[in-house]
Amino acid sequence: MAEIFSGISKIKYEGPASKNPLAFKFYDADRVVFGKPMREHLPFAMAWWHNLCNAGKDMFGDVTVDKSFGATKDTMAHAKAKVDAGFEFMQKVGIQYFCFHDVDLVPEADDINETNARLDEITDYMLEKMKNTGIQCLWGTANMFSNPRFMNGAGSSNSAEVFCFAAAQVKKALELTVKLGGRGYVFWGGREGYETLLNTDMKFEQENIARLMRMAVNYGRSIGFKGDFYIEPKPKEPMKHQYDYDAATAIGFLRANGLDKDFKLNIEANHATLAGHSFQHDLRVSRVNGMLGSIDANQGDLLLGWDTDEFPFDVYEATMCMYEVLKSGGLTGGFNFDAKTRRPSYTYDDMFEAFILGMDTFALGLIKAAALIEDGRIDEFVADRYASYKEGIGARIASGEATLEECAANAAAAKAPAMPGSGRQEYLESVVNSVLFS
Ligand code: XLS
Ligand code: NI
Ligand code: NI
Repeated sequence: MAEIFSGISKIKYEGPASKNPLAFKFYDADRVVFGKPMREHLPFAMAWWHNLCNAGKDMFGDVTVDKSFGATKDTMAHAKAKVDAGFEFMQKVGIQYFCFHDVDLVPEADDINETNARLDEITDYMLEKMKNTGIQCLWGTANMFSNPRFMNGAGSSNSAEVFCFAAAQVKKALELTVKLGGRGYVFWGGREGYETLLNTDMKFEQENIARLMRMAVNYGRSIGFKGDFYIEPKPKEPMKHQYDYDAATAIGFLRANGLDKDFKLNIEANHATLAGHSFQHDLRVSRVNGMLGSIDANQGDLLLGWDTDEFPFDVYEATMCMYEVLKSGGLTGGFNFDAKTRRPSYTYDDMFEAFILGMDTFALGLIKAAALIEDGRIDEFVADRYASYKEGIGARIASGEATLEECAANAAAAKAPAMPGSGRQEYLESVVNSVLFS
């Protein structure tokens, strides 16, 4: 088989001083940080849809990148060429995992039975490559938002027939995920939301989404899927409002519907910021609720109001992400680059340089987060800040023993509370800077 990315060899670590655009400056797979090699802290994944399918088309203009990989588009030959390209790419960049939607893999036929036959054929081919390379599947999912039948949602569609098509796609995508040994299965509710409340039965739609998820859990477990299911929250786009708005909303939904034992969250940086939170906020909400499962590692642009899916370069944000991940004891999932090169970055070199940027950014984030934790000043400050709950009335409040009357009596005896202690935000921010830039 001919090399697709000819002229590009395996990307190596050359260190921070390197000026070679096709080398890692910070990602050194074997370097031990915080007790483990970087490759174990950072199970990176390639998103099939962005890296192998997206060719730069936007609302105002056509494709800029040639992603035919030498085949005629939208044929099975093209589907196979994408597999060839994908595996060559992952091997060269040193990525261990991939993520996919059903329709990323093959062209969708008019008849779902034909689509499923194509999926069987392509996953046989992928399995072969996986055996030869050791590359694995991080997670699979079904695309239940692109096809016009999903215009009103999938689980939340007003049409029971459309619901059944969604169920059929989930069933197949779960079978494929199991076949490929995927660690997880994602629900991103692309159109699970509404354009207007005037035509929407919100309660019924949300109950139906939960029913679809329950069916998926039952079926998945029955065919041997042992991994985590994930909800990937996003507040809007393509719908005006999406039900899985943010981490807190998704956790509430999972708990209310008894799905929280089988599901965790897949937090995407750009979705968190679209919800008006920081990336770290949604990671923290997930972590403190024991629900941090996987990450879609990308970056938005705060000056733009949509999901720009950029490769991450913000080291501060990556550091805060890795701080949450380390505190969480790692991920059961991984770091999926749900990211695309900018439209004018249309060469094969750009594809590699984008992954190098993302991997280096997270490697730096890991190094700096470990340094922040080892430095200890932040954790120490936070522990001290709540010291009043360690003894006396505070300890009784924290243990749940204190009553309202007891607290009121305490206040009456004190007459007026002492100042609660400075938050020292500026000091803490300067600690972060000194750790980041030392
Ligand atoms: C879109 C989502 C999507 C999911 C997978 O905004 O990020 O790519 O990750 O369906
Ligand atoms: Ni995503
Ligand atoms: Ni996204």
